[in-house]
Amino acid sequence: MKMTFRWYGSQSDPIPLKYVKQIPGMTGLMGLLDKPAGVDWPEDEFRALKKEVNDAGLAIEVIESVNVHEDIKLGVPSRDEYIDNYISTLKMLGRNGVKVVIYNFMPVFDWLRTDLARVIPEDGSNSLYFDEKDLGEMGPLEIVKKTAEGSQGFTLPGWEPERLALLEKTLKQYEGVTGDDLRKHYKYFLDAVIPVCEETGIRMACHPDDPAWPIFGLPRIAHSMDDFDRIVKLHDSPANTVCLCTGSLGSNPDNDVVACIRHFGTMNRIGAMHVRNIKFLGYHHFREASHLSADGSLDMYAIMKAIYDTCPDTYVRPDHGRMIWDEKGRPGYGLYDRALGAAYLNGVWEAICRENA
Ligand SMILES: [Mn+2]
Repeated sequence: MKMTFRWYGSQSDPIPLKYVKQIPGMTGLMGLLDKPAGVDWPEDEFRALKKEVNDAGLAIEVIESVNVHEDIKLGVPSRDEYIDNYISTLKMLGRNGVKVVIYNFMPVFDWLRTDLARVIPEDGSNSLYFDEKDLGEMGPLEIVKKTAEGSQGFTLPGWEPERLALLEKTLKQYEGVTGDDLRKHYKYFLDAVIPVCEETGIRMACHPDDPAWPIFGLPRIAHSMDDFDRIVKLHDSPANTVCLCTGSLGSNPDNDVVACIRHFGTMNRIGAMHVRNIKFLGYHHFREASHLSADGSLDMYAIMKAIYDTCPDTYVRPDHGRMIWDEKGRPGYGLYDRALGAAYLNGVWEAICRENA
């Protein structure tokens, strides 16, 4: 298990790499170049990032994310140009030592929450929160506006301004697109990029829909074990893998997260893990919790044990954290609670390794 930390780059992330390195057991980043979807990433910029990260004593072998352009998901003719750019980016990343590229195939919306800073009454911290009831009469445009207002001035991943500007148009384009259509477009994309991954030694890792059910009537095809069984078979290759996010899949109590890890781990189809805990509050209603099992609804020991048993060499990162100790930062991506999460997961891991030595 290689413990890593999501980082947005020194222009956009207030957390210095030195602080990341000071978290015990931290080996590297899940990092990115801040580019709009569809752009071919310039090699000089990536090499500069890699040097900065390596100089801080950290690796950058996982990219999160290289976003997939909406035209690829919609399957319109302009997709080929964007796929060419994606392939060029993959080749460049492979040349520079990258092993895993995380992405998602969710239409329009990346993750969705109804409150980015819900105060947890027990201790005064706050965390990301979702209650389907709060969506009420709100349409997609209103919820996006509300999310942007709650983002403390940060650009949230998946909610980039250039993407939001096109929201209305994009939503219209998806009218009549079914799950089967989306899977067909997905296969077209995978058939183009996976052979390149096989040559360059990169594994593509698909992140689940978050939350793990359909929203706003949009087709969503990546939120259950069955969905991912279909995805890994769309183009059957060890390079076509899952970024198994326990909090995203786990937002739906119908998903057995531990069984999912064991299933795809045994198949050698887990490219990376996001490990976090959530607390169920009701139907389609949850908040994010600290990583400690007792604070939420997921069994973090069973999760780490499933990783140990089936994919012990994978990349892991603490996923979202709460905001604690009055930290100001990007919702879900503060330093303190993610550092606590990494330390806790490392402790669980050490105990499992000792018990099974
Ligand atoms: Mn995740």
